[in-house]
Amino acid sequence: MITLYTAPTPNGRKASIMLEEVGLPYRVKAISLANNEQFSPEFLAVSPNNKIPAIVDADAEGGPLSIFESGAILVYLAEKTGQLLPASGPARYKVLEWTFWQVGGLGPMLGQLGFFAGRSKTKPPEAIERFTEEAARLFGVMETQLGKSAYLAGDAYSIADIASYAWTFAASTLIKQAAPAAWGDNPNIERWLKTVGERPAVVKGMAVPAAS
Ligand SMILES: N[C@@H](CCC(=O)N[C@@H](CS)C(=O)NCC(=O)O)C(=O)O
Repeated sequence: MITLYTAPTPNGRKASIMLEEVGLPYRVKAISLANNEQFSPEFLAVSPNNKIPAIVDADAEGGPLSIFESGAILVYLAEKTGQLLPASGPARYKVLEWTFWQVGGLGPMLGQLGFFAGRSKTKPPEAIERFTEEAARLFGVMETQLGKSAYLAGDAYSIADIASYAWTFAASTLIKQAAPAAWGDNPNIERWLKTVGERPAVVKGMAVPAAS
């Protein structure tokens, strides 16, 4: 059985969507970020960077295995089940390329924009401008890519789409309100958001952890 340590955030939902997609049984351990549970010794033993998501696979080859970082979790679950990441060849690297694009670019930039334009007490204009421009640039890249293919890494749905879905959904709703210039006109992204968002596993994964 897999234990998923998560919270109701876009990074957490990458892992829950993936677990729903591949059909592995899992139990959820909700971590309250508001109560600083990410700094508890039990959680740090699993995720030393004090961030969700993290998993522990009690049935991993060679014994229980803990994994933190959403990208590593996506790759691990894909390889464990043989789903949503080609095992070899160019298609594998296209999926990894767009997965790392999200983990190293879209996620952190939207996270910073969400903070400075939303939760920050001082809302520094230079920071808001910088992250708004970067978000708009990244959505431009994504819009162009989704104009060429149905999904981010080509014609097949993959972990690259799972990585980007929850953050892009957040950008199309909450972040768009806080920083409208970050979003722009993105018909291909809107089409992709609808297609991906209608998948039963995505609907279920977006509702994890259940509201308490
Ligand atoms: N690079 C990490 C980012 C994870 C992350 O930023 N998690 C946030 C919630 S979305 C978190 O746990 N924050 C708690 C903290 O910073 O103390 C990943 O992709 O897994």
